[in-house]
Amino acid sequence: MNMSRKKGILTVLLALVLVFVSLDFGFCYKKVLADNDATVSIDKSNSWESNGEYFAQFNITITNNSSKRLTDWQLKLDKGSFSLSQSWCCSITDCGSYWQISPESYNQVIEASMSISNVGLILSSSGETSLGNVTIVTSYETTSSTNPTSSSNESNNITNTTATDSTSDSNGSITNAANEQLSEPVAEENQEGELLDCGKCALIGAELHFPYANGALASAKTAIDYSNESKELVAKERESTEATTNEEEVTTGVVALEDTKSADSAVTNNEETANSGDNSQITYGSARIPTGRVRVSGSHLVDSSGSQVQLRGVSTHGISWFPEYLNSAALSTLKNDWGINVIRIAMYPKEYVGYLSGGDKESLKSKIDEGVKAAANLGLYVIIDWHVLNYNPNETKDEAIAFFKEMSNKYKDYENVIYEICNEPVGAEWSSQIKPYAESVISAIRENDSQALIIVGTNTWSQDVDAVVGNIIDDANVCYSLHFYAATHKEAIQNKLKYAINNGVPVFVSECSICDASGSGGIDYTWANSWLNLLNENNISYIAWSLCNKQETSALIKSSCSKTSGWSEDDYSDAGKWFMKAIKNQ
Ligand code: IDC
Repeated sequence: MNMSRKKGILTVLLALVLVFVSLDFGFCYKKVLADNDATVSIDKSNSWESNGEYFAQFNITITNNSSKRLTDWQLKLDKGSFSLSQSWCCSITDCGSYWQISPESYNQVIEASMSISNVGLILSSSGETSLGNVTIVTSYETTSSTNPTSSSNESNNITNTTATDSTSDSNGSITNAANEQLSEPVAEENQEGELLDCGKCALIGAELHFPYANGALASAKTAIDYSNESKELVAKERESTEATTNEEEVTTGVVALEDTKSADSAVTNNEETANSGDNSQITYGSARIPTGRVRVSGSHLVDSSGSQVQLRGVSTHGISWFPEYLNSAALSTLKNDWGINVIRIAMYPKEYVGYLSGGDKESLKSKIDEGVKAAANLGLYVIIDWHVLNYNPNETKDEAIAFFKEMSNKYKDYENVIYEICNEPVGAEWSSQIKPYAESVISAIRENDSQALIIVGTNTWSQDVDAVVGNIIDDANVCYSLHFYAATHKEAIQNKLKYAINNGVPVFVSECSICDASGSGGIDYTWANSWLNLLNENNISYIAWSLCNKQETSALIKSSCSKTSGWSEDDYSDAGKWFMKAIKNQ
C-alpha cells in the first residue's frame, strides 16, 4: 500500500472516531423550565449505547425560587419514543403517553430558595430522540390567596403548569403553556384522594392536573409512599437488629488492628496462615492482609511497613435495608473464601429510612459498630461510607461533620478504620464545592484522628477524578474515589482514571460492579475484565457493590438464597462469582 493511500485510510478512520465521539446519541442535552416560583432543570449527565439501544442518564434539579416553602411537586414527562430504564429518589407512575414523577417523602418539601437535585432517570431509545414536554405542578405553604405565576418556555419545548395550594377553598389556578386559565373541579377530586389515579388524569384531558388543595395530597401520598415494600424494609431492619444483638457478643473484645491475631484465631480457627505479629505481609488465600494503618504514598496505598497494598473487598448495600449481611460470620466467609481484606459499610443519609431521613440513628450506629469490631477482629480494613447519592454533599455537610466527629472520636484507636466522606456527589464542581466540603469534614476527623485514610468522592457519581489533578487536598492521607459500572462506564472513564494516576492522584475504586449503572441490566464481561486489568496493573484498590440478595444484577448473593453467611459458590450471583474470582486473583 502506498503512503498516500495509507494516509487516506487513516484520515477516514480518524474522522469516523471523531464522529462517533461527538455523536452523543443525539439526545437532547438539557432542559430548563422556569417560572417565578420553581425551576426544573433536566440535565443529561451521561449517555451510552448497549446492544443497539441508546441510553441516557438525566439528573433533575428542582429549585424553589420563592420565599415560600414548596410543600409538594410533581412532574409530568411525555414519553416520546423513550422507555424508562431506571429512576431514583422519586416514584414513577406510567400514565400511557407520559410518566408522572412524584417525590419521595424525603424530597417532597423544598424550603424557600433551596433546591433538590437527587432525582434521576435513565431513559433509553432505539434511535435519536429528544425529551418531550415537561410539566411541573407545585404547591406552596402559604395563606396568601394569590396564585403563583407561571410561564412557558416555548423555545425549550417545555410546558409549565403551576397549581397553588392556598388554604382558601379555591381550586387553584392552573395555567397551561398558552397561559390559558383552566378550571377543573380540583377540590372535589382532592376530597376523593385520587391524586395519583392515572385513569383520572386521562379523563381530565390533554393537560395534566393534580388536585393539591386542602391537604388531600398529603394523605393520598402517605398511602403511596409508605408502600408495603418500605414497611417490609423497616420491619426487616428491626428484626435483624434484634437478631444481631446476640451475635455482637462474639465480636466484642479486641479491637485495634495490631491486636487482631488472638481474636482472629478465636473467630476463624481454621485460618492456617500464621500472623507473625510483626508488620510483615500476611497472606490469606491470595489477597494480602496488611497490618497497621493504610496510608497514601504518591499515587499508591502502602501499609505500615511501607509496602504497596491493594485493598480488595465488598460493600454492603445500604445498612438501613440489608443490615443482616453485615455480621462477623459473613465477613469471615468472605475473608476465607474470597480473600477480601476490606469491607465497606454503606450508610445512606437521605434515602428512605436513611440516617437523616427517618432511620433509627442509634441502631444504624450500632450496626456500624458491629461491622467495625468484626472487621478488626478478623484483620480487615473497614470503610465507613457516608453514602451521598445524586446530590451536592454540601446539602448535608453539617450532619456529615457531626457524624464523622462522632465516628472518629469513637474509632480513633482502630487502625483498620477508613472514612469515605461522600460516596457520589452530583452537581458539585470539584474546587468550589467538593473540595471545601471535604476540607471541613476532614478537619473535623483530624481533630480526633490524625492518621486515618480518608476517601473523597468526586463529581458525577465519583467519575471526575481528573478534576483533582493539580488541585489535591492539603492532607497527607487522602485519596479520591472513582466508581464504575462496567456495562455503562467504559473507555472515557478509564481515561479519566489513567489521567489522574499518571498525574500523581491516589485513586481508590471504592465502589464498582460489572453490570450497568442502575445496578442491574446485563453483565459486560469484556469491559469488566478490561477494568480489572487496569486496576491490577496499577495496584488500585477496589470494592464490589453489593453484599445482599436483592433482585438486581449487582447483588452478590442470589436472590433465592437466604443465607447471610457461610455461602457456597452456588449461592453467589453471576456478579458474585466473578468478583470472588477477581478478588482471589484466579
Ligand atoms: C443502588 C442499589 C439499589 C437501590 C439504589 C437507590 O443497587 O438497590 O435501590 O441504589 O438507593 C451507585 C450508588 C449505589 C447504587 C448503585 C446502583 O453508589 O447506591 O445502588 N450505583 O445504581 N452508583 C452507581 C451505581
